[in-house]
Amino acid sequence: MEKMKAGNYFLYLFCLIVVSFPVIAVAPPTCPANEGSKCKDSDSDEWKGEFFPGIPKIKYEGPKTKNPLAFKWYNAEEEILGKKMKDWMRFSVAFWHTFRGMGGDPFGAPTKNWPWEDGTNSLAMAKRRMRANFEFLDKLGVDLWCFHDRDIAPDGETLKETNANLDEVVALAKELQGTKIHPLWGTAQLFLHPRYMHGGATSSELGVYAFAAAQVKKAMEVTHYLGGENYVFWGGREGYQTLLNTDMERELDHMARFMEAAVAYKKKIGFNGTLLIEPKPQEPTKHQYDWDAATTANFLRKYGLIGQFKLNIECNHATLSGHSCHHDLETARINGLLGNIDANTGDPQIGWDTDQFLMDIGEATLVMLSVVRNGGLAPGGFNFDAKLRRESTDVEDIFIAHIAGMDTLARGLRNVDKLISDGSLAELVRKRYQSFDSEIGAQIKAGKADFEMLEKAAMEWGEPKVPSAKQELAEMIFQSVL
Ligand code: XLS
Ligand code: NI
Ligand code: NI
Repeated sequence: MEKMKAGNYFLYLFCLIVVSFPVIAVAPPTCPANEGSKCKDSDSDEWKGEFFPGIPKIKYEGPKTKNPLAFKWYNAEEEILGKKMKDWMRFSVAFWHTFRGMGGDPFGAPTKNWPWEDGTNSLAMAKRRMRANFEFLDKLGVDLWCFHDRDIAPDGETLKETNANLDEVVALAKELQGTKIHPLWGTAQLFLHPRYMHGGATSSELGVYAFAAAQVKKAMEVTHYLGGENYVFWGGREGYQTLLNTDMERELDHMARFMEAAVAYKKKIGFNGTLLIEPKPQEPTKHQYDWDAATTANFLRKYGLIGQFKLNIECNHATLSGHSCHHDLETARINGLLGNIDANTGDPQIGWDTDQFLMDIGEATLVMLSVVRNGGLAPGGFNFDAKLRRESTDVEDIFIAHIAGMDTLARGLRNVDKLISDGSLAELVRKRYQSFDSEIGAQIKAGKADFEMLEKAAMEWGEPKVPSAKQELAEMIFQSVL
């Protein structure tokens, strides 16, 4: 039992705190999946009154306001760089962090005590949470949300029963969505359950491969039914701790076949959304096929899947792979693969997927630079794959965190606008490469400059003069718009 508890705490390491088995004596109201009978069970999803009483609809009040429940930089209808802010951003709330994240970490018990939670993982509780989700979206003024199958509905005894639970919650979600709201993306949760310990599509066990396929099939169906714009694959367990007992080539092949089946099924059900792969290195497994944008792009290319998938770049995953978020966004963009952003950030000292709300204005400006260069993200957007810190325990903190996250990216967009109209950074870059604005430069671009031609030029020109890159000047200009 002690061992089991430690294992469960360890689960909190990962950015997902979903339907799990945290059996913690001192815990606030969370209750283990599949052990609902041991907990107080609500028999109704009815909730008297509002979930967030006293919290108004969040409005734009401008940078001078001291009101924490107002936007300072995000003004949805305002046009910047030829598009409304809301169309650049396409913000989305992640159901798992916001409504299933209870604040536990590898050493500490959950800390959140949301008044609507009754300590169960019952179907009634799932529906009540769904109502809370839609009140939250409405008050925040966000039209998009993201979910895993298992965080919105509890497991049943059998797959059939699990699917029926999902259908019941999804029917309610559909009703609550109305005409304005829909998922930015949906996904299947293929990592928490012990059956997925060797992966889903890369599991060495055929039964698990089939189970994963059944789960993805169903998750694609409900995403489609809810009007979702994208479907995400995140392969947290699709990696290897050691290659000694692993047939890597075979597993990659299985993964590719699985993805092909997903593409075929997407077509079969008429789902026109984009399929996305979300790169992440390690955590929990190392040697991942989707380590970063470049590795994932290569996977797609090798297996002929390149036109069928795009990437969902998560900033905290990019930094875990040793890149900046901007670097992985640019890698994805240049390869025509930038589909969506999981907007979060890590902690520079902690070094794991802490999934904090992105609050760094400089980082947000670089993120928005890539988004602007990409012409926006639609049908993708910014999913707040981010959670409150363990120490933030007031209901209003859920709002404050999202408002601050939205404002930071909005400020990033405003900064990009300033950077573009100022023009000096673009001028610096233009000048840096100006030696290529020549006849031979044009021939290089056209693929016509052979080595003999270049050798002749090198002989003629003599030792090249190499100018300064003006590194600090670039940083100075960048900072002037923050
Ligand atoms: C975990 C991932 C996860 C995906 C969806 O690290 O970020 O939250 O976004 O499964
Ligand atoms: Ni993550
Ligand atoms: Ni993510």
